[in-house]
Amino acid sequence: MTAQELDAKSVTYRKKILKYIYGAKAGHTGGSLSCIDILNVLYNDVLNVSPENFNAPDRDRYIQSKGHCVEALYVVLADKGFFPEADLDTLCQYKSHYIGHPTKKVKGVEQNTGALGHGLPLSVGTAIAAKLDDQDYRVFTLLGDGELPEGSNWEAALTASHYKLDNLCAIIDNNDLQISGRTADVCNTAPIDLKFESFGWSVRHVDGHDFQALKQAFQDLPFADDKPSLIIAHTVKGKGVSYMENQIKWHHGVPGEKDYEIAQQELDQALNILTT
Ligand SMILES: Cc1ncc(C[n+]2csc(CCOP(=O)(O)OP(=O)(O)O)c2C)c(N)n1
Repeated sequence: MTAQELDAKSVTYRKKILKYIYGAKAGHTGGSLSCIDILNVLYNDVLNVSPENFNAPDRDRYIQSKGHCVEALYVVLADKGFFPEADLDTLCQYKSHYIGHPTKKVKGVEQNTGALGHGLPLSVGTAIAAKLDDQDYRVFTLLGDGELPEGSNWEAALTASHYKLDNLCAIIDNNDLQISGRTADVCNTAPIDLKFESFGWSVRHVDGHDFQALKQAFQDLPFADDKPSLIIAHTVKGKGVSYMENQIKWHHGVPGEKDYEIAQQELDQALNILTT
């Protein structure tokens, strides 16, 4: 897909994220909007995964470590045909499988996540399994910058370089905010690049809303022989809706009727510009 096609698709994804969060009256709005461009490029340009090959041993794996932003994953999986989009009308309802964090009960979801700090360890294990099984699939995992204080990430980072996991790519959705404030104020993890490099990773920075730059970064994997790769994607929490951008209250804020209308209008205007 071209960068321009991806751009338009992301606006549609953003509209759907808001639609289902608004309908459910629950969800992680800001972080879903910050990471959706990354998921868009992964699923539409990078990953060898589809409903047809989802049980094939050689499919690529995507594990969403920042599981609270499952709404972004749901709209992409629905778009790729893993399940009917109408299923998302049940988001967060009693007995629905479409709950507020990823679960393997939903087709297309690789791992149960949501307790932060699990996606990278799971991905390391999966990447080791690929090597042991002589498979050439790749493993991608998405973390939040506010997730990095979980100690399990650093054990996993160490293990990944020890086993020379050049089939592993971690992406950090670096929106600088977490649940209760700025990441730098809650628990400062900077400088992320130097820390991962010192753990034996090869690191690249990218604008997480620049489709061409994201495409290029994924094309360039692995960034170094025999090393796991880290993409630090610089993003904006709440991206695409003016009043949500960079505002901590939209971490899991749900728009009311008026705000919802404004958000959809803004996104419609953006889509109009991109498609005419
Ligand atoms: C182990 C664990 N501790 C705490 C939480 C509660 N929690 C949910 S989201 C979040 C902040 C995560 O920040 P970040 O990963 O930067 O998320 P983003 O800003 O990308 O949405 C926290 C602490 C959790 N889900 N898991």
